[in-house]
Amino acid sequence: MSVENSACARINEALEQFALQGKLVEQKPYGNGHINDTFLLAYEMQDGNQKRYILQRMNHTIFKQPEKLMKNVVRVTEYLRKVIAEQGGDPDRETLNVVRTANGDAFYKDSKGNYWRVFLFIEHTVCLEKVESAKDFYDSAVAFGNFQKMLSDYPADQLHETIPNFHNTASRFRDFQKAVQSDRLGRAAIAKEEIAFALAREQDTSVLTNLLREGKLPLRVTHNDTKLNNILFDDATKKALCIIDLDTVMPGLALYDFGDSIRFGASTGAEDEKDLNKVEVDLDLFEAFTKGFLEGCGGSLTQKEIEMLPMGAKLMTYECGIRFLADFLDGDSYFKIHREGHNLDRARTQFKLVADMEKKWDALTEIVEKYKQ
Ligand code: ADP
Ligand code: GN1
Ligand code: MG
Repeated sequence: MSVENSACARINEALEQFALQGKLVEQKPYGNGHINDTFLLAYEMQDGNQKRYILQRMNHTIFKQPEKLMKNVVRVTEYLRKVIAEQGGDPDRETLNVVRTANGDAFYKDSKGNYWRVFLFIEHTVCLEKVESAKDFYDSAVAFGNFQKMLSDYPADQLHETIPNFHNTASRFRDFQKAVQSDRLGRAAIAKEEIAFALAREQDTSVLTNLLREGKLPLRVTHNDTKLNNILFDDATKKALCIIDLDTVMPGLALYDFGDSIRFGASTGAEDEKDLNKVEVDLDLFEAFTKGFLEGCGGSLTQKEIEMLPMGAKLMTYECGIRFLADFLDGDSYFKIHREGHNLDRARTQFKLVADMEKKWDALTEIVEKYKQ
């Protein structure tokens, strides 16, 4: 269990507040998220059936205002429920559903200051850590595009910015520079090459934010964390069913959602693969995602957005790379790690992908050109 003992002890305190029906028969750490502490709970009901839930201890070091974050999640999921129902879908399975405490609150703050929340567990689904087929990736693209489309009329000013400047790559770059300069743990020497790689690309970092400022790219309500394991696939139909991990749903660029999916899903290797020979951008997967995302967005992307898709992919990959590397230099306090040098390994795969995208730039542009209406 990755939570410190005090937090573990508070699970029971939290569970009492949620007053879930039945007898608790299983409680275990769950999933591979890098941010929150996630547990699966199973309750046995009187009729002998089980009802399962996801319990999360929210990371309140990263999300500094969990109350506001939960307001976002409640508002967005309630809105999505309506849209899904109007479209004839199943709101209990196609979006997250917040389970309230006995007092009617969307979360519980325990006596040690931990924030807990519960979601219905979405049954009969799989969560993929790696793309298994171009079709799955295409499906995920349609779903992420459609997610943006479903929220296109959502009043963005009602959303709290859960992490300010989340995808402001220029601001991420400044944080990265600070981490290099302070080199708190003397780790910069081990990462000399990676640091040089990142510093050499400073001028790319403001490309998208400049276009946004100049009014050439529209601000939308976006998910902002569109990696493949933030989507659940239906076991029976094998279709993308539900977009999860709504902590960073806030105003952003369509390119952030496109790019973040590509960096994780179009790679031939895992995010933390140590053998960089195994890591490159798969052009077929890039194409499958481009096609699906444009379809999912339902023709709503502007020509400029479409034109910038390869840049979205490159910048989101680069940005994630400098975030991993800064965290490595700062002492691994942000992303959960499971081995020494884990964040450095992650940064290396991201930079390998960036280099590969630069090499394949013409091919990426041609693919996007093919789907430009
Ligand atoms: P993190 O922010 O740490 O990534 P997530 O909200 O993405 O946390 O949850 C971690 C994992 O838990 C997901 O990748 C998924 O496997 C699983 N998960 C989360 N919510 C649900 C749910 N409602 N039903 C089924 N599985 C879920
Ligand atoms: C984190 O929460 P999770 O594991 O889905 C991170 C993303 C990174 C990703 C890298 C809130 O996503 O921004 O792209 O790790 N989420 C947050 O795998 O920082
Ligand atoms: Mg997640």
